[in-house]
Amino acid sequence: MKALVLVDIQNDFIPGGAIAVKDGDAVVPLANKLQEKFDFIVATQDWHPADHASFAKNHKGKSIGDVIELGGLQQVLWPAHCVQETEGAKFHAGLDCSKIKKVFPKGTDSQIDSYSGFYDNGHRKSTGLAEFLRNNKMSQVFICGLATDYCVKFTALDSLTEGFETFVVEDVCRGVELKPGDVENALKELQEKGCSLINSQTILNT
Ligand code: VGL
Ligand code: ZN
Repeated sequence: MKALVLVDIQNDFIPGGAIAVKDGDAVVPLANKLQEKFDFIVATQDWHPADHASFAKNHKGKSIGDVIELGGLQQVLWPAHCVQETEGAKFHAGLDCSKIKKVFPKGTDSQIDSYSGFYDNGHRKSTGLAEFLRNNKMSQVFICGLATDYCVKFTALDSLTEGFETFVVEDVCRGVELKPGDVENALKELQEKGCSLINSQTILNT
């Protein structure tokens, strides 16, 4: 059985938001359309406390884009974003949330980031997403949302290692591209690791 995972379709990743993903709002109507083809839909939600260690402003003398060491892991520093209970953390107002069975918050521990919807970046804690999918007999996982080169990428990588047949719906994703080529490299790495890239039209036509 197939599940659709909507990754971080939140105001802060949409133009005008804290980490504005170029053309990020373009995924909203496509994600809504795609949902018509799925009976099992979940969403991830970046959900940080205000003192989160991934925010540049929480490190004296550091700037956005700097890389620090955090709990033994490399951590990119971001603008403050998706702070719990703020407007920026809300799902885009145009996103149809009526069929979402469960929302998986991530990045809730101030001392570790979580790009994947399955685990934090150190693979220390599970969000429960893998168990939820397995308990509901899901074997295929289709992933779309924001951002291709961060949360979509790491969600797809964990989906593969959790043993799900994994598809990234390429046209229903947009990337941050801190460096030019990040999106292309992310998609290439995913394919090399066994992830399929698929177009929404292919799904809508079947
Ligand atoms: C994301 C950077 C920081 C994402 C989340 O959703 O791709 N990127 N937090
Ligand atoms: Zn974040």
